[in-house]
Amino acid sequence: AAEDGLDGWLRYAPLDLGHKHVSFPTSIVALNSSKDSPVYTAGLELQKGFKGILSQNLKISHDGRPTSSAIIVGTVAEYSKTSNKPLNAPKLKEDGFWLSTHGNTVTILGQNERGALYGAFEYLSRLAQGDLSPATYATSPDAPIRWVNHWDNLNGTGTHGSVERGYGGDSIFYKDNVIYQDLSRVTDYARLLASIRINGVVINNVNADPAFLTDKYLEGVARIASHFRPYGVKVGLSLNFASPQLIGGLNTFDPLDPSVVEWWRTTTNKVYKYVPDMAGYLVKANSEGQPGPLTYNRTLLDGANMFAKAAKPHGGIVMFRAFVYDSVNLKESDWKADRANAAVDHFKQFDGQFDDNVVVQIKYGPIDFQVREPASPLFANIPKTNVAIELQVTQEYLGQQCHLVYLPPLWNTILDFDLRVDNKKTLVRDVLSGERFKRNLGGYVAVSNVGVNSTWLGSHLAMSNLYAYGRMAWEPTVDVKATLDDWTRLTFGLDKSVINTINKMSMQSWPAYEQYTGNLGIQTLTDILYAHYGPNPPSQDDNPWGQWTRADADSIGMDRTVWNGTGFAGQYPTEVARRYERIETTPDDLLLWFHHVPYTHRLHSGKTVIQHFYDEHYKGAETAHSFLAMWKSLKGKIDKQRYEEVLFRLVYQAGHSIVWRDAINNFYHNKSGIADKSKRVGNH
Ligand code: GCW
Repeated sequence: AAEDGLDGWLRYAPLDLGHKHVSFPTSIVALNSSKDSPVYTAGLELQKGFKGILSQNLKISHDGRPTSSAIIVGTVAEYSKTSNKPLNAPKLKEDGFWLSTHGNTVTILGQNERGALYGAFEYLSRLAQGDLSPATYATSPDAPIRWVNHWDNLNGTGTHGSVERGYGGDSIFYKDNVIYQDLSRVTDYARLLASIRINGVVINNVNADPAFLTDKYLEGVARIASHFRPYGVKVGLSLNFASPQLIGGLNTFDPLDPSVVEWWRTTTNKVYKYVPDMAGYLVKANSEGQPGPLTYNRTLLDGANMFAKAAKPHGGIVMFRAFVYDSVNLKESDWKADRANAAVDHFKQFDGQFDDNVVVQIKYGPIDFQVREPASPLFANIPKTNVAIELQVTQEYLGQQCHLVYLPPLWNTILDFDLRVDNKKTLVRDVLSGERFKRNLGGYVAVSNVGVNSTWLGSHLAMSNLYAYGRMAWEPTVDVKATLDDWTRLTFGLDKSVINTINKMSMQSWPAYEQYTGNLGIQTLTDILYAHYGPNPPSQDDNPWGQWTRADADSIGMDRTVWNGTGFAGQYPTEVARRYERIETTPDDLLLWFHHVPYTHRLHSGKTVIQHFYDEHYKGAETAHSFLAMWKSLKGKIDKQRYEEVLFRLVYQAGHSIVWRDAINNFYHNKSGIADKSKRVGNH
């Protein structure tokens, strides 16, 4: 049923044409396509869309004789073979497409087959949103890498269960150490991904099980790939660095040992026999207990290039994660110790030495998917290296899909950030597209972690994040409010009050979550030790995880200045470093990220830090409560099932926002002994 959420934003609900007389195409021509080609898929999808949206049954032909009153879909190359009409389309980049829709004549041409499928989805999205106006335009992606990562485990028994940091049920790929025979959910997922132009998916946890590289599982990986292939989504695998020892029978995994190099070469050849079009590898090394080259006093560079050389002959790429830090020996008693420094410390020295098929995958902030972080300075420090950003659709620190948090505005603060390399405009998104430093490879990755729950992410509204992620990876300047409205129309229909209400709630949701979970750049004050859920401000400190607040009776914040602190501010190019070095020029929302100040310190707003804490937590919780009334105003305008399911989550969020508010306010009230001017805190 459409109401259970399985179709996501691809519901193709019937469109009410009212009194409009519109002529639509009456057939589909999918140019020269074999069964597992995305062009073939495009034909089927168009057929499905017309049936749902317009109740019309269109026939599909593949003979390539374009007629009028048809939708023609194919690649530019195929089209020019069959048509004598010259095409006035601008040049397309890889995966780009050209769409021309004029009543009953529709032409959809991709630079490649994948692009043609993207164009078909675009056309259907216009129809489904009731946009019947004629249009002709071309669009190409900002960056070639637009992937999702999955932290799925073969067995559900790991510390974090079947999907690490997954909140939408168990894995859609595996159960009890077996890859599903019935992979229909994978097809459904591939369809959603293709519609938002995602072209790669890494199907196993970065805390990687080496078993994926054995024949027993590669057979299943190949089956998974065959479900993604018709949708133009390539599969990649996360690697365990110690595999040569764990499953290869070697007594070492030293990346410079010839037997290890040879093992990876032959293993990679084998992997590509199973999946000839594999996207590549993803590697988490020497981080949070994972093995890596440092074990043998080799470098991260040695490790990355070893995989790169094995994958290169097959056209594979290696996504090497910059999330490398010491989570054991970091001591808070050392004023200069700082986990935020780790990525630049580890990677800057190797700039220019990575093989050309290596991409360094960088989390958006220097710590770990927090509610507010400055952009990772690594984006500014390795101009001769391919880079991709790692975002998180799964809301690990951000409410785990029990809280509504629309993330694109957060992502924008990073993508639009100007790093000022060499005192020149250096937006993070222009680094990712390759434009700023003239790189051919780079882009976007999001940890998506969908599960078997019919809503995919565990909550209907959370799907706007996945949708918008794809749209932003294609075009990072896209308007996040308008994108949200597209999603709402496709998901819930065209009722204006539904669209406006969901927009209002969503746009307020990230600021509200920041207000009640940790503002002024102190990060999400959640339980750091296990669940990453619910308030637990003291858990941030006195452990080696390095997400410290350094809160004591008088003061709070991490001094990351060069003159007196950890020196992190100095990892940015001069102009930005200078801004963060001084309290006066640091924006309030990052004050405690960069500075250690008394609770009585006055912000730019004129309020003290502690009063700001008290007030913001109340404001945030109030906003969360206001979502309830807003949602209730939609009763009857949304099907009962989704209305009730969303309501259930929002009631929970409203209550939990009070738990957050009081836990944090009481904690700092007790610590500081400073009264709340409005006499709310500590007065119970
Ligand atoms: O945020 C942390 C998560 C871990 C995760 C790690 C990473 C996959 O809590 O669960 O491990 O980041 O990104 O590697």
